[in-house]
Amino acid sequence: MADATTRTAYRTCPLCEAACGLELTISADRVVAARGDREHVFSHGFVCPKGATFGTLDDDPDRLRRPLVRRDGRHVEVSWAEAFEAVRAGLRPVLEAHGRDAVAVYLGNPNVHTMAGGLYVSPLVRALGSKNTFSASTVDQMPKHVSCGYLFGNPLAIPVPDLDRTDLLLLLGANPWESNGSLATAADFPGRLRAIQRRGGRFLVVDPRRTRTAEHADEHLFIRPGADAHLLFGIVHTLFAEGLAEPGPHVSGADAVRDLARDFPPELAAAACGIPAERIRGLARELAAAPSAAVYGRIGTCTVEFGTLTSWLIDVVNVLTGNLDRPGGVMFPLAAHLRPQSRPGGKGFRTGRWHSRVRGLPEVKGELPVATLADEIETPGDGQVRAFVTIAGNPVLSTPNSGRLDRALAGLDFMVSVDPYLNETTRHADVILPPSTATRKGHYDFSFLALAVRNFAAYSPAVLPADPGALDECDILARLTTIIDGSDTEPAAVHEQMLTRLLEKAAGPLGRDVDALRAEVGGDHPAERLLDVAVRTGAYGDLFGVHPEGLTLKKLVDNPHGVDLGPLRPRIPEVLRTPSATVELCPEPMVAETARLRASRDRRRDDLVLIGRRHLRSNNSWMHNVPALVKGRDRCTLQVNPADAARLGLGDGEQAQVTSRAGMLCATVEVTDQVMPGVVSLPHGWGHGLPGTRMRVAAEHPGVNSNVLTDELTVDPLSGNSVLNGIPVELKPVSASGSR
Ligand SMILES: Nc1nc2c(c(=O)[nH]1)N[C@H]1C(S)=C(S)[C@@H](COP(=O)(O)OP(=O)(O)OC[C@H]3O[C@@H](n4cnc5c(=O)[nH]c(N)nc54)[C@H](O)[C@@H]3O)O[C@H]1N2
Ligand SMILES: Nc1nc2c(c(=O)[nH]1)N[C@H]1C(S)=C(S)[C@@H](COP(=O)(O)OP(=O)(O)OC[C@H]3O[C@@H](n4cnc5c(=O)[nH]c(N)nc54)[C@H](O)[C@@H]3O)O[C@H]1N2
Ligand code: SF4
Ligand SMILES: [Mo]
Repeated sequence: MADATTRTAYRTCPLCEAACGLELTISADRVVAARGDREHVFSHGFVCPKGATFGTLDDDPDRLRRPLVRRDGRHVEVSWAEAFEAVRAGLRPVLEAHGRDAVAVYLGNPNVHTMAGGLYVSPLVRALGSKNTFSASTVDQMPKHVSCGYLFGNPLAIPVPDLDRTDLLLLLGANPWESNGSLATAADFPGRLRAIQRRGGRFLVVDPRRTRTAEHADEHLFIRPGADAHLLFGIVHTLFAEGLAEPGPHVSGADAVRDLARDFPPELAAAACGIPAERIRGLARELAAAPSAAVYGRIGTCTVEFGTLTSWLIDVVNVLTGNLDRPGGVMFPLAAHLRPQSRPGGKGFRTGRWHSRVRGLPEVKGELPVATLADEIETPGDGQVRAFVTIAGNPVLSTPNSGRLDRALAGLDFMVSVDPYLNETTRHADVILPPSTATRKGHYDFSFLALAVRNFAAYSPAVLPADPGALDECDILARLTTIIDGSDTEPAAVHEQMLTRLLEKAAGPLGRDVDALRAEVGGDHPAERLLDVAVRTGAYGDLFGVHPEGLTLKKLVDNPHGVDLGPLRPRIPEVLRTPSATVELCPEPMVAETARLRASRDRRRDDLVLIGRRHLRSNNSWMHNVPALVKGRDRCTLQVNPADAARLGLGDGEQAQVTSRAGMLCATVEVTDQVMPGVVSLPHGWGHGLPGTRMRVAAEHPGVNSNVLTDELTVDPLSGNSVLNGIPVELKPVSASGSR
């Protein structure tokens, strides 16, 4: 296959948070193979089945290459000029007649995996200025932002488990063997877990399902969904009761936490979570005694009723066992595009700067809970949402009570989507603007380098030349911004403004003049120029010549396998932005939530609750069109414990009708003791093949949409995050349900 036109290129995989280096074989302007880059400083050759399909994604015949506009109910290809004219004609009248809040925006997950998302989404959202800003964060990690916001004063200061040095890792509600990790960027997460065991350490998993991670763990503990806060309070109680709590310097409020934990003796915690009291005590003792230990939680601790409280308790345990900010504990990464503060302390964190119109839910980090998006579209009155912008999102499959949202979207006056597929969400759009493929854009991980378990930096320039008829995603977002702000100019004006703003910030501290700096900025693309400034003025930067050895864009380009910046280093107190410049361990909102948790102990327990799951060959909703990722047996099954199956008369392979407050669906039963009794599991991201979509492979493997069952009416009150795990459901065999 190798011929004169065959070459090798290196680039970061943008498909999940692990940020692996890929080695691509390129022939005649196509990626013909993708494998792990063995020389990569962080991933050392690791690749997963998704990364290996990197080229296939580019070649997907269903991928949109030109904009679509809906005419007479059908989506047809148009020129970029026509498409933007249609956006102008659709958005401007709504803005002018009804104001900014009448236009909602939803930002989906891949925005954290593109440079356009990292750089050009904020100017767009700022130009729009709508209270109705939503994102996938409120079906994901918002509770962690809120708990870190209160604890450390900065919602983006999220400590990650120091995987490569820890002696004991406790994982709650995370399955990195399949997900490759989240809020902890760790290429080859499984390999790093095995390494803990090889050096004599242990890792323990708490999960209602015996996941692949649990199978490899030193111990797996089943837990009742939604009950992790009880377990963690039981641990905190024990740490204080047995004199094991050693919060260390720069921590305030530990005594108040001790008082809160008094009401959670392990016996009561055990009754609520299902883990024996003696094991809860044991966990506390082991975490306190280990030379280093880290507690890490993910989706199963965030997308639950007490998501923020649970996320907070995880770091409370890390603090009380002396493991915050120390090697082998949980630590704060320092990414190359960011600068440490000169002095600790700051204004702290707060939420509720505005509230949603219909349900009065508080703003968090500039957005409202996506669980209330349908309310805002459906409910008439001043401020009703009439137009909608989606960027890299598929909320019709990914958000709670998505059946209701699907119906609501059909009633909008206007909708525009920036997306490469005509899928369950974008089928409602009047205009679809497809970005160019990943091979044709540069890549730098603004989000994940700030969450990496080892400091490193990598930049990958585009590996293929731009496709002549395509538009770069940065340009698409910049053009949308100028339609929204009414200036109606070309993207170049936005690029220029953004660069100037960055240079103005840099010039003062450097004692340099903006134009002089501008002349030194490197990069062939607007995003590259912004990155050059950020990296050069960042933590390891050359400060425009002050440290000639420092990082620049050019240095990153010259090092295609990445630049290693060493193991994580302690950052407290510098990283703290609380008014007291301490870790504020007992924020007021947690006190009220603790009272609510205490009261919830007496609640009747539901017989059966639904949780989700992820599979290695999936990526939320959007990679089911890649044949290699959907082949083999049906993965969208409802896992049911044998005891429940027998009780309910459900056989393996049979259809079950699943009903919740929000909706109903029928799913194929898989009887397995991987799920604990009383718990059933259905993956999310399925439910393809709806009329008007154009994803042929996905339509042949449709599965069912689990978010038809999740309930938009219950959210984690502090973060507004959706509750996607622990949903009360009823099950019955389809045959017995008859035709009702
Ligand atoms: N029940 C349940 N629901 C869940 C979850 C769960 O665990 N259980 N998980 C939640 C989580 S963690 C998340 S992050 C959300 C995800 O929620 P969403 O972000 O809404 O959904 P995705 O499936 O990631 O859809 C991504 C969209 O981006 C498009 N896309 C892909 N690449 C690009 C690109 O480069 N540019 C642009 N503009 N678009 C692109 C895809 O075509 C697709 O339409 O789902 C959540 N929903
Ligand atoms: N292959 C693959 N990888 C992915 C994705 C994907 O869709 N597919 N999505 C990416 C995204 S957007 C994200 S956010 C990450 C998510 O990364 P992870 O959080 O690691 O992934 P999940 O598989 O959702 O793991 C959540 C676990 O929580 C468990 N759980 C459910 N409820 C509870 C509970 O109440 N308590 C406890 N202790 N556990 C509970 C579930 O059984 C599940 O095993 O994965 C990313 N990587
Ligand atoms: S683990 Fe994530 S980053 Fe690594 S190859 Fe797979 S999808 Fe890509
Ligand atoms: Mo996510």
